[in-house]
Amino acid sequence: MNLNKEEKLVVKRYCFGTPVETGAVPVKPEISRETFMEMEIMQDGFSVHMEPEEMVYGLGETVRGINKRGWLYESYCADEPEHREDKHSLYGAHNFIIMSGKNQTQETTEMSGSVQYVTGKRSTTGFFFDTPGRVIFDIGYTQSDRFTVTFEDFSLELYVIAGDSPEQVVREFRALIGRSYIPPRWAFGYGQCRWSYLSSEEVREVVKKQREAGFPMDSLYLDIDYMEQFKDFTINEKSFGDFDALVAEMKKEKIHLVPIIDAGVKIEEGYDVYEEGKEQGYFCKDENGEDFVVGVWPGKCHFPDMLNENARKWFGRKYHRLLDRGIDGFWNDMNEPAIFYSEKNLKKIFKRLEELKKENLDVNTYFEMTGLVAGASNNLEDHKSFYHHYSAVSEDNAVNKIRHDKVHNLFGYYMTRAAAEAFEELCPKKRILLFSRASYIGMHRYGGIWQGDNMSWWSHLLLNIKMMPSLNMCGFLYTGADLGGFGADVTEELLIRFLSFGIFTPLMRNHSALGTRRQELYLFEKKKEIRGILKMRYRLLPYLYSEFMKAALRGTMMFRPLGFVYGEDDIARETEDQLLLGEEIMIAPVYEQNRTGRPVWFPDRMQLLRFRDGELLEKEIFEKGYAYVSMPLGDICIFLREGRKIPLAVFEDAGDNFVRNTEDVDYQNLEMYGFGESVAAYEYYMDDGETKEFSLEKNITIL
Ligand code: MIG
Repeated sequence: MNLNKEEKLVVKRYCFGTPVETGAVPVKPEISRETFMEMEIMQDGFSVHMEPEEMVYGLGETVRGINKRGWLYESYCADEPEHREDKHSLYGAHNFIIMSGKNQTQETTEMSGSVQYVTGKRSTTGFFFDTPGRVIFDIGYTQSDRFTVTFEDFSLELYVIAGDSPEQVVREFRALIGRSYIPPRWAFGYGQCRWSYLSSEEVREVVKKQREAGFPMDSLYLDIDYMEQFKDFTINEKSFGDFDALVAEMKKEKIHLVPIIDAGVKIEEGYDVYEEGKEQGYFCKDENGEDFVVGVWPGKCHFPDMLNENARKWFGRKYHRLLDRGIDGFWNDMNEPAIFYSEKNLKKIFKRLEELKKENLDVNTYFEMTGLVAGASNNLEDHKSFYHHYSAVSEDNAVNKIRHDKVHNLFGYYMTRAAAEAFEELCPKKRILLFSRASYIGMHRYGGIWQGDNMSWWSHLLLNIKMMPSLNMCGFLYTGADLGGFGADVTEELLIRFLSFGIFTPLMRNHSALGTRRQELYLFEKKKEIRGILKMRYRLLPYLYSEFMKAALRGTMMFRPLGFVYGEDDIARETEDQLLLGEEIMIAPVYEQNRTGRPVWFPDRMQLLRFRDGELLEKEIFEKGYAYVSMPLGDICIFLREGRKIPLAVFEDAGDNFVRNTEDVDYQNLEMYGFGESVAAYEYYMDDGETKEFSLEKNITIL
């Protein structure tokens, strides 16, 4: 990490109670001998006053804004398909927050006697509350000027990082939690998904239509129906009987098939994963030591005990079945873990329903009845009814029995770690695409995340935008939302606006749910516009990949809120619908319907690069201040900061099939776009995109 000499940074580690190891911090600093002074210590947590101008950033995957003030958030990984603003948690638990105070105006008296103020520096403190159970963040919800964090179990490792700016604190935090996961370069291409493509034939057809429309693509995702009765690591022989041939065919087309893996293992005699897990004692147990039964996709299931090291190794090695068949990417789903019902609770529910059957249902009993059924899924009582054998990375390496709810936030993380560690063993040189739905800080070293079951709602496009920097702070760089929205019916306009933002996110995947309007791009009318947007993605790849890799290797953010860079500008600090991408550009996506443009805040002089059909249409300079910028559907507007330049790929063939995939891109002969009299050099990072030979020294060229 390159730190300026003047930058003073301190990471202090405190320990409260008897914390359960999470594995978030690979190398821990010594426990601080200083007394913890940064917050008041209460019976069940901490509390501190917030100044009116103080901003609170962080929490990764959550609802609401970039500045987290004014709401109550809960860290408890949730299968939450609605993402509404009244919710308190989503799929991840990312307990890192940054409190950024007011301008530190340092007075420096000069010889002449005049006083100079050094502005733009803000006293900033980062807090990482490292604990795997439920945590509540009350950020000005109960009392507008108080930040309060409480724990179900007041045991945690607390890391406090003090610095001069949010960016500096983030860098230090990221150094603490370790390098972010790096996917293969093809995973930056366009990916097509649907729940589900039901057969090899359908897969071929989607690819064919995508090609016919002249749309590039690098991956196609296989949702649960590729499996035989939703059994992990199996292939449905009826509908995907020619799986090997399909994979080979796709490989020729340079399309990667990415199957889904679910957390629950179907209970079925003769199914070897079930048989082995049962025999070896690798499943989560109930109070009596019996394998805990839950209902998920395949019906009755057991959960592999991802926290048990041996079970984890065993589960991870199962991925080799698909690796052996030519698969090189996976998405891990339902690993909060999501539970439809538990066998135990279901019995109770049916029993009560039998009783209710005999009654004249009134307001109480009627709602009790509907609540009983609705409350079967993701029921907290169930979380309290099963156990892990957590071979914790604890000092004495003891194997402890621990109740699920106390380590709930680690499940998806350790499932993903299972896969990543197996890949390391099975194919140590090769990068494998891997991302998860549930996560905890620490998992960012093993895989990316997608932002779960969003909806085809305009508000979710805005949420997608706002989540990017928050996730980056917490180490999650490889991420993106389901473009077009997962649930509900998309409109062409929403899809195009989603895409117009999605071309900037590392994971660019169009996905939609069973029963919703089909969302494949070629089904829509505005093919020319869509082609132009996709082309822009592939033209931007040298820049995006370079920015991603620098952020991963240096522990910086690819997406930053404006306020991180223009900290002295109050409007910039409050602007949450524009982002900085790398050091060079600002983006200002349209996220409302029937818009042909939007107001943009320019925190500084910038140059608009307007692209239409993938080609530069015009340039325009904007001075500091507000301006209305026209952004008709299909145009991609990039705002270049003064004194900066970016590289774009060039495509020789401007015809319909200009570029088919990430391998078609020429990463060497680039077109540079710069703005200003004196333009800083661009540090261009490029590597082979496949192996793990990442190196800043070797792979950076100054352009
Ligand atoms: O309960 O596998 O978030 O992407 O398509 C739904 C079916 C289960 C949830 C995932 C979604 C996926 C779906 N899964």
